[in-house]
Parts: sequence; C-alpha cells; structure tokens
Amino acid sequence: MLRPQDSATRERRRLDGLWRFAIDPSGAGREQGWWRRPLADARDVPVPASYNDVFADPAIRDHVGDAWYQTTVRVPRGWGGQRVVLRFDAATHRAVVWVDDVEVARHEGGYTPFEADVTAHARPGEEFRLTAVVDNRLTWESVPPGIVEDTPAGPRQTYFHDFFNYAGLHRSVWLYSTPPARIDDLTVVTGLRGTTGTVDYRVDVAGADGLGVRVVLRDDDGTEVASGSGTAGILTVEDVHPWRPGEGHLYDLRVELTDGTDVVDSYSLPVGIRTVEVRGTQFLVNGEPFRFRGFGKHEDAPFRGKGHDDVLMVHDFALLDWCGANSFRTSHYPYAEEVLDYADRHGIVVIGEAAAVGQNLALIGGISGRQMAPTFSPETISAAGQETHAQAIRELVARDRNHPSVVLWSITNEPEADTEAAEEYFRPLFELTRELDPTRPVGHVNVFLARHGEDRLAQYADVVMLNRYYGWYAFTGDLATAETVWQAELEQWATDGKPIIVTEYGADTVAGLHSVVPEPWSEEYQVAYLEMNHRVFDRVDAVVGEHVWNFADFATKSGITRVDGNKKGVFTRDRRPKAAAAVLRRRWREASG
Ligand code: BDP
Repeated sequence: MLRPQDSATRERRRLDGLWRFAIDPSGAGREQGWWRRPLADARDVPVPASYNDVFADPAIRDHVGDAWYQTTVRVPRGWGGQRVVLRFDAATHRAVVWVDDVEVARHEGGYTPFEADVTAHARPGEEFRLTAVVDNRLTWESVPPGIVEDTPAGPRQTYFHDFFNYAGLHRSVWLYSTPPARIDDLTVVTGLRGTTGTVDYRVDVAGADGLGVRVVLRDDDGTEVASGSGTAGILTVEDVHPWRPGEGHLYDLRVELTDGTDVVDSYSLPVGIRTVEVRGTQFLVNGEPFRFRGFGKHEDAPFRGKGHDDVLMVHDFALLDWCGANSFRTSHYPYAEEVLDYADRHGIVVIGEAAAVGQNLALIGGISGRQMAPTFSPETISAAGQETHAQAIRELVARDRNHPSVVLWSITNEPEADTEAAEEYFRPLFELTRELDPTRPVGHVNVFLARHGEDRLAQYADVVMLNRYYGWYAFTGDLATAETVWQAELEQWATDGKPIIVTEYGADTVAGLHSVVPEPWSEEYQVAYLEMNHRVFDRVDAVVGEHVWNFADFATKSGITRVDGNKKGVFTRDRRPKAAAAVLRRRWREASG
C-alpha cells in the first residue's frame, strides 16, 4: 500500500490535531449510531496519541472496549475530479470509520494502515463529519491475543504480553487525492553484481486502460541513472552506490502514468540498492558479514503512550547513534512508517516484527504457577486467530517490503514452539511470509521453554533468534553460573549451522540505584550482566547479533514483577542513560571502528 505523498498529481492533508473523544464502556454507541451526530459529552483528545495517559482519569486509562473519535474535515476546493482517499496510519486494535452517516472502512489490527475511497462522500470545498470507533479488546482471535471477562465491575481485560495495552489513533490520519487513473502500488527488488546494481520494479495501476508507464531512477544529486517503461522491468545501474548499514544511500524512483506526453499520475519511491542473504552462520548484507548491534525497542513514552512523535523518533535515533548501535527490532509490532523511512535514510538495519506476541500460555503459567490451557486449540488460539495473524503478516509485508532497512522478518515473539499444534499453526505462516517476500530471511523469536532440539519451528527459520535472561530470570545474581550455562546453550544452537541473533538479553535496573557489590536491580549489575553476555557472544562464532532488551524503560500492565513498568531500559523512559549505556557505547563504537 503506497503512503500518501505530495507529487505533481497528488495532494495530501494531515488530519492530526485535537479531535472530539468519548469512551463507551457499555458499548451503546454502535447501537445508538453515535456517528450520526456530534459526539455527546465529548472531550478533546490529541491525534496521534494513545488516549490512556493523556487524561487524569483511571476510567480512561483502564478502559476496555469502544472509544469514539470525531472531527470535521473540509475537502480542499481544488480536488474536484480527483479521487479522494481517507487513510488511517494505525487504529489500535480495530476500527470502524464513518464519513457523515456512511460506513467507509473497517479494519482489524492495530499497527498497519488502512484506507477508504471516499470520493462519493467528499464534495470539494465542503465539510464532512469523520467518526471512528476504536476497540482495544484483545481476544483469542486478535493478534496479540487476550481474554475479556465480564465481571460485576465491568469487562476485565487480561493479556499475555509485557507492555501496556495502549490504544487509540496512534499515527497520523490523512485525506489525500489521486487522479482517477492512478499508480496503485509499487514493488522493488534490488540486486548487486560487482559494481552494477539492479532494480526489478513492478507497478500496479488502476483505471489506467490505454495509459503508459514510465520510470526514471535518479541519484541523490538528481542525475538520471536508469529509465524504463512498462508496468514491470529491470533497471540497471552502473557504478552503483549501494545502500549499506551505516550509510543510507537512496535513489529516487519516479514512476509516471502517461497519456501520450501528458503525465496523468506521478509517484516517487526512495530505493536503496542492497542485497540480503543468509549463508551458513553468516548474515550477509551486500555479500558482507553483518553483525547486529542494538536493541529491542518499543513505541512508548510518557503521556503519548504509543503515539508517534517525530521529536521522540529523531531523539531515539540520535541515542542509537550515540551508542554505536547499527540496528533494532520493531518488537513487538510494526512501527510507524516514519521510523522505517528514517532508518532507510540513515542506514539503520531493522528486524521487522509482526504484532504477534503472547502466544505462549505455558510461559504465563510458568510465572504465575497457574495451569493454563494449550495455546493453540479450538478453545484458545484457533483457525480464526491464525487467519488474523496471516492477515497481519500480509499487511506488514505489503507495507514494508520496499524498505531497504528491513532485512529480516520475525513472524512472532516467544511463541509456544515445542508442540505439534504450534507447528501446525506456524508452518503455513512461515510459508506465507516466504511467498509474499522471497527476498528476505524469515524467523521467529525463541523463548527458553523450547530448548535446542525441542523447538519445532526452528526447521522453518533461516536464522536463530533467541531471547535469554541468564543472570536475570535464571541464576539471578549468579553471573558466574549464568555464563557457563548460557555458553553451553549457545554452542548447542550453533550446531544448527545458522546465524544466531540474541534478540533479547537484559536486566531490570533502577536508575540511580548503586551497589558496590553488583546486586540485581543496580546499575552496576546491569553493567556486569551485559559484560558477561558479551564475553559469551564473543566466544561463539555463530552469534552475529546482540540486541539488548530494552532500549528504554517502558510501561507495562501492573503486576508484582513490575515497578512502574519494565526497567530493563539502557535509557530511562525519559531517555536518560543508565551506566550500561556507556558500556555499550564503548563496545559498539570500537567494533564499528
Ligand atoms: C521477554 C519478552 C519481552 C519482555 C521481556 C521481559 O519478549 O516482551 O518485556 O521478556 O521480561 O520474554 O523483560
């Protein structure tokens, strides 16, 4: 799905700002048709943002169910004869949208965009009422999953992942125009042979019978380096300047839909020419071994929750750079597209993760001591949940496949992986991901419950991704034993002959808590813990990646193992460094020269 852009033939309007907002605890709005009139008893809410933390109201923070958003939109006068599209970059976790009285869109999944052609309802120069109802409930059919129970006090939401269930309109909302005959989608796949690069392109058009397609590839100084015509082809670039980690060189692919000499539609796509390959235990970018250094992150910040914010984004990238990090994982859901654009432009490598997390009831049972049902069964995550997951993967790949920064897909974090039911659930999802994108490796993030030899998904994965907490959840405070056991486990995984990325290792740390003898929770312990891990990684050749959990402290649901959220951040939630930041900076900056 193409992002809205301003071009010679297109215009866009960001509809962000203060909208009207009301929660709907009894679910009356859908029956009473709240979209038909101005929202009653509404208050102002910022878009984009999670609604949870912006008010001083527990009823809103802990709300379960529908929340209504409304605003008035004026269609630009000059858009007559154009196609008018409404687009939500994200509505978490599902939404229905109305233009005046007409339902125009319905979407499941909180982290990928959706849009609706509203030409028939949007008259140039006139206003319409835009209403969206956003539902934050997590069930066995959603990704991530959860359970909603009715209690005398109202619905109660439980979920199995370790970050707060923020909800709302987390990213921008757009109204944009395209010509009726248009470029509908673009796909590029790039290649490198010596000093020659290739861009294999495909253009999907709509309403364009009899029209031509012209493509021109320009370097960043505007020089034309290749051109072609037709809806598909291969462009060749001599003396190519590849995209590479640390150097986000981008070409501009200008695609035009033409009628003789007239340009009917025009769209520009930034293109980074690079290759990705797994060979033996190496992860190659442009044929050269790449080592992932960085973090698992979250979209999370005070007040705004998961709302996208350019200030925070640029600052986080500045901190990655300060640490010498070259990569991160979009744990545990697709991040805002602005983030991937930025990573493309700055040569930061990304592991793109689907919104699938908390698919492991044994893990929950293990911590709480409760006996849990099987994760994958007709009563729990079943075929319906699997279809939601498949759709989430389709939308993730459709949205992000043209980003050079994305080098690897993670289709799930810490799933149940040692049962036949899990294998049956995931095999088709691995196949689907590969079919949608044959150019990138695919994997899943393993949790310790499925050890080497027990993980039935490992056979489908191109890389081994491990989350391990030796010295934290296991052998707490005993780094010497942790070091031995961890190394032994890694050596087992290394026998698979695949690259290993340690996608999570970390220790909760209270900023400002110091201890002469490194005690868990102190800054000194986090330092010692990371150093122990690094010694282990440096002794196992197959380890090609280290992503610390987490970049920054983040909000979670309340519970006896969390004090004001998860404190495994190397930075605090307001992005101040703990002592560990300097350790990473020394190690990673040295490694990158
Ligand atoms: C892992 C999860 C991650 C958690 C982390 C932790 O992948 O989401 O936040 O553990 O416990 O199991 O800190």
